[in-house]
Amino acid sequence: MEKLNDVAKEIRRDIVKNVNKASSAHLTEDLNDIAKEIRRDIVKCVSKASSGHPGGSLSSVEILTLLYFEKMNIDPADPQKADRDRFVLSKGHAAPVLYSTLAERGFFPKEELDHLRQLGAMLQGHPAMDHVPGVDMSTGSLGQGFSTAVGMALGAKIQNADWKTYALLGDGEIQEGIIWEAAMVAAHYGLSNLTAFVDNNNLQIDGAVSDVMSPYPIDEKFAAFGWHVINVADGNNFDELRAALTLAEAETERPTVIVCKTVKGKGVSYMENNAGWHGKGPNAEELEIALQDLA
Ligand SMILES: Cc1ncc(C[n+]2csc(CCOP(=O)(O)OP(=O)(O)O)c2C)c(N)n1
Ligand SMILES: [Mg+2]
Repeated sequence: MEKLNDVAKEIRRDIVKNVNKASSAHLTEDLNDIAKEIRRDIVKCVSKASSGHPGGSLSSVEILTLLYFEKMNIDPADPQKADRDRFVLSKGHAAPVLYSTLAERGFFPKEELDHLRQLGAMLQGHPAMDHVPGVDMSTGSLGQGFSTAVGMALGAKIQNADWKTYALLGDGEIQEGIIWEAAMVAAHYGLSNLTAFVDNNNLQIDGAVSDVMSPYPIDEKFAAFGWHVINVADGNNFDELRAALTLAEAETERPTVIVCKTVKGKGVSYMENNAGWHGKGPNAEELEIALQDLA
């Protein structure tokens, strides 16, 4: 009997070892491969839905991939765990990148992506925290998500909690006045547990941000509001993003903003730097080209 117990213990140890090995292998898998898979899922699901926002989803793939596959303390098996790091997709129209990343990370089955934007489906056009495992805040009304991220970080600070809050903002989105109220609050309370990314793809719904309502210079504006500012010359490059996050982690007094130069529609030839692909799904023919580009 004792021998059987020993054997059982050894088997249990092997199971745990193998599970750990499998998950760490998954996490160290080349992030570029994961990003490519996420891009493929984005174009597939917006094509199937015949609507949605591919441009600003594709520009921010590396930011979400790095956060969800390397940086954030999260557990897909326990999406609500109290000490998890939070992520707020303030530019909520880029829901396809969040959904594809969460699915790839194991928060829900990838098949859900096939029902994007369908009546009654889990994945609606903008993220809903009550319906989608892994979504920390419902967003879509530009500007509001950021203010909730500031509130989360303030709450963590008041509770002396270790978890961090990340937010992703669009460069068109920061034309909203509420952004700057929230930025002022975050600096006032010294929220060094908050890191915001600005997806500076230079385009918004109907053209270049500089033509519609210039937010430039983005870095100097945040600096004037009391933020620690880091400029990333290529926000679609993991090494540059990782280096920026390391600097953000070392900051102990101020909130950090990482202003990332990105390419709207990144990875799909005909979508790159094209405002026309802000908010529409590719047809079957266009999808085929997109998937060839992302092969
Ligand atoms: C308050 C508000 N006004 C208007 C919209 C419609 N809208 C959705 S996306 C968008 C453009 C956003 O541009 P940007 O932040 O640059 O997004 P990205 O380029 O990253 O897709 C607009 C005006 C909205 N969602 N919320
Ligand atoms: Mg933009």
